[in-house]
Amino acid sequence: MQATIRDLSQYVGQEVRLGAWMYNKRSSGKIQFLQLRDGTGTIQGVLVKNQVDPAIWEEAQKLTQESSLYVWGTVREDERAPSGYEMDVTKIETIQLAEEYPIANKEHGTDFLMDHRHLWIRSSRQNAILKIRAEIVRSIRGYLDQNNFTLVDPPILTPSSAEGTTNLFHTKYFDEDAYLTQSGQLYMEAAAMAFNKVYSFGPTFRAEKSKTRRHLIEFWMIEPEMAFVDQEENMKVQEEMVSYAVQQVLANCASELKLLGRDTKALEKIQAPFPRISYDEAVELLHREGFPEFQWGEDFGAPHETKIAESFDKPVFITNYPTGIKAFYMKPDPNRPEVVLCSDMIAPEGYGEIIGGSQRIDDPELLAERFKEYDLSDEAYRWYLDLRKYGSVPHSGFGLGLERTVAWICGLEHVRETIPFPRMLNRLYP
Ligand code: NSS
Repeated sequence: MQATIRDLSQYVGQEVRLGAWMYNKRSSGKIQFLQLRDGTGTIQGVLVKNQVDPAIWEEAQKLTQESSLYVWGTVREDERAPSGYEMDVTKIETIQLAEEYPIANKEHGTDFLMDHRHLWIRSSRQNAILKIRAEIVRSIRGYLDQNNFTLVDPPILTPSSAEGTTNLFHTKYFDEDAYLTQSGQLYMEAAAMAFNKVYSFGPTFRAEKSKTRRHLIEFWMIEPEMAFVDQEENMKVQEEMVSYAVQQVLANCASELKLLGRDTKALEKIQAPFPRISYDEAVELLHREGFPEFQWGEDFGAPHETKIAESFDKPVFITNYPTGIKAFYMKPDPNRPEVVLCSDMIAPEGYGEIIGGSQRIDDPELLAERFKEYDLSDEAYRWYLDLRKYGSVPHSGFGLGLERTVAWICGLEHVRETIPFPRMLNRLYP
């Protein structure tokens, strides 16, 4: 019977075959303990010298770290084992004896580990992080699918920018200029007019020369867009979706969170509704709490966000930012046009902004004005302006940065561990 370590509990007392890699080995001379992993979990295989065929004993002795093998044995419950099970090995078939493995059980520097990312992802910690990433994706998709959002995939190669021109990746598209997408939003607005509630989930690219623990050059974004929905309703969807994802991770990734040493009490508190403070109130808070020189109209940096988030044990929405520091498409507050109907969701514990969202301008004249102010070419955006000519409606949406969300939920210092192969300022390899 071919089994995986994850479901060994179904095979107690039975002989099974596992395909596995050896990640560690101990021997007392009479007993060998093989630490095996198969990507679904880990288990200890036990060989007793005078109970197995001498050829098998010898084969096991030769196994090096990360050698691949088939191993046969009987599954036994064992309370002391971390997984609760052990395997009494009866037979081994080496698939490949691995060369000396570069990642040993000792401290390695970050650059070394990043250079060996293709191997590093086999380690239990990296494995746990990427499994939680997968669970976050699964739960967010689940939430949106259950709530009647249609998945629509925007293009990656685009003729123009969605979030400003300073950090665009340029490429040639035959004879034309093209850019890698920074956000699918503008296309998702078109999709919302066709399908009502939509979402996209894909890679986005920003040629940002920032070398911070929150910035990647290539990151994944979930971008819902909703027709006939205002900014208030937009925030409700965001807080529900994020609460659902956190609670799903708590329910389905307990062992991974434990391995990472994540404080799950902090995550249990993540239940909608989330607090909201206006940009104005946030500025007052900063003036009181260590940033007296902060000027109305400036954008918040990481230290400001961390200070604001400290007052809350849930994510907090900062709403109604000054028009001048936000994107061209955001709808001004009708009662106060110097601010826009928008919000950033700031994660607790200093993890910073995970969502940016807003109500979009639906008035064709105002949008045309904005195009002039921002020096955007009518030609490249003609199709976007069409959306305001043919049945324009109030609509809103948001973008959740997956990697920052993973960093927060896993409790990680840096986003580089939240994506299998990070693209950063100085890293395109492996
Ligand atoms: O620039 S955003 O704030 N907003 C947008 O792109 C909108 N067009 C989304 C929308 O309304 N459909 O980016 C959204 C989120 C932000 O809150 C971060 O969590 C994440 O995307 N983000 C990043 N993550 C990692 N690295 C970088 N460089 C990065 N930039 C944004």
